[in-house]
Amino acid sequence: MTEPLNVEQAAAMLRNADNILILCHKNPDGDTIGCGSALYYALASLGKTAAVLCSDPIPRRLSYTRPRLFRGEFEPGLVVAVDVAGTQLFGDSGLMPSYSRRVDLCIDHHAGNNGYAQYTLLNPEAAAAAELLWEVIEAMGVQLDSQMADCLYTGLATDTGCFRFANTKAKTHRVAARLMEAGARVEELNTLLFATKTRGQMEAERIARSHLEYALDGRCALIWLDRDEIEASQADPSDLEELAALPIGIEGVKIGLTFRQQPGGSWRVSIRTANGVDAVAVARRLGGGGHLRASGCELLGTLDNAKSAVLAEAKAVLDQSGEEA
Ligand SMILES: [Mn+2]
Repeated sequence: MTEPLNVEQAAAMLRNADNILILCHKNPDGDTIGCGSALYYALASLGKTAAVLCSDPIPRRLSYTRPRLFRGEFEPGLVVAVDVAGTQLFGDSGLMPSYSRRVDLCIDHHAGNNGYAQYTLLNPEAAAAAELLWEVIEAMGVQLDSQMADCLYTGLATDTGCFRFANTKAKTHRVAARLMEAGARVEELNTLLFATKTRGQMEAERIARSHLEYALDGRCALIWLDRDEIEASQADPSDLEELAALPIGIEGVKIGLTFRQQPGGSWRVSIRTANGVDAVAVARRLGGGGHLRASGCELLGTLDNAKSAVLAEAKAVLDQSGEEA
């Protein structure tokens, strides 16, 4: 059982620690990397030794975050996880397994966080872990600089789809305003994160669009990419995350599904839903989870089997919520 902490308690725990190891989730996104980096800079500004560990490389697009990466050079006095809802999300490459089983403090915003850490600061109302971490960094008495502001803004902007998703609250904008005041390069980051595609990403999108199918009387749209196609596209794994926005962006579609074959052959499914349709309910019985309008799961077997399993859950959820075609 984890012990819940409030913002001040989490800030005190960080202030009292040194040699702090910060863990991010595998397949890292802007929130986990933005938080890991911002926390690294905040701790460094207090004269502490800290470093970030992720079982996957930092995506090229997020390379400007430039945190110090952990290479085993110190014995951690405190292990902190940011934006990681469960131990299975740490991944198991490199040094990760030596530390992911003994997490002292978890700072997260996933309602489904399973309480794996000794202490947890959890706020499911926060649009991004970065929104919550901003409060912690303030409570630590750290003076935000432009690099920390860039990193926190990255988490805030990416988890809200550039402040478009339903998780965006007035508070999210207030925190963003504070980050702007601290020097976040908002226009530059928005262009980089939301209006620029790599050629690999464009190629993956072209192939995925060619596989577009409708199901459940048009209430559901799906796209997919198999392993050969992903390799042919030369897209980075992180480039593929945004594919999930395509099927749900079609008029009349209530559930958008994106199937991506993983190196081991399994199918990773991204589930996006329209307002009023619960994405977690689609993923839950398939062993997945996530947020109200964005969830995911991973399925073994053929594409056809994976599709029918997800469509059966999608149909049950749509029929229950009374969504007509
Ligand atoms: Mn997040």
